[in-house]
Amino acid sequence: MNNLKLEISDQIAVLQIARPAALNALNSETLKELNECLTEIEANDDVKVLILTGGPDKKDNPFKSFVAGADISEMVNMSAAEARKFGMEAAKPFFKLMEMRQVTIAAVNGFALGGGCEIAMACDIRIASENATFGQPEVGLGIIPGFGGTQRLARLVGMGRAKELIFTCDSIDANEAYRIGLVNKVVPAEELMDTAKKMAGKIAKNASYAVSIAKAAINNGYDMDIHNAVEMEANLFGLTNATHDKTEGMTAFLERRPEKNFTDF
Ligand code: CO8
Repeated sequence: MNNLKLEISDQIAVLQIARPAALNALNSETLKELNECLTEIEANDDVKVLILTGGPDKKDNPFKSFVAGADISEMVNMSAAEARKFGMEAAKPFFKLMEMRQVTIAAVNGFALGGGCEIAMACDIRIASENATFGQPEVGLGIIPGFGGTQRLARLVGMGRAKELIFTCDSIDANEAYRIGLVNKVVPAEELMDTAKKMAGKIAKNASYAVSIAKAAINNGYDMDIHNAVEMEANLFGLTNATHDKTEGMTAFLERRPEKNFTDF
């Protein structure tokens, strides 16, 4: 992989988007690698949580940029058909982050602009360093957010705030992102990865199959009417009752046993 760095330990994968020369901007090669890498991670039973973050810039500053957007130098000469294809190809890894059985956490360590904000939004959870900056500057470039931003931003922060951010191209800092519900947590930059790993560790200790089913229930029910959504939830709840982990989790509780041997995934 030319543009990604992957480390796996203690059931947690840390995936860095690493294009230091372009503040980790997403070009088609990076998106292709991302799609392949996420496919491999999803198949890996030993990975329970994925943390996505940005690599250091060319001066080795780890808190400069998460992802500074899609690669403008690649997009500048794209035809309408090429740009559409670029968007459809990008949708594959973005949907993987959203739908893969592992929980995905974006550890946002600097600029999260355009496609950078959009890829963070495709993750399940966002933790930002205090110096992180969020924004959708696309209409200032004559395009629109095309990696799901017009859809995911409105779903996360509401239509009014999404429209304001997208129409004005305003950048917001981490605390404002927290205030409007775009990020789950803001921490000092030096504590970002430890905080993300601590949260990942907490998630990984729970019954991973149940976590993955809960993720699917939340995702699938979000756009359904409440009656169908609750019925879908009941079906998935039923399914979790057929697992070893259910027997183990409940037996451990009844035996007052703190250690649980969860094995399903
Ligand atoms: N694309 C390509 N190169 C970039 C990008 C980018 N998005 N962002 C930064 N770079 C490059 C710069 O060109 C520069 O390269 P070089 O050193 O060779 O000149 C290097 O990274 C460092 O950047 P700066 O010198 O500009 O660093 P600064 O600290 O001065 O500024 C900023 C940092 C503010 C982040 C600035 O780089 C910037 O404004 N970047 C662009 C941000 C932006 O507009 N992002 C949105 C892009 S559009 C988008 O994401 C669309 C997504 C949907 C696409 C859908 C397709 C279907």
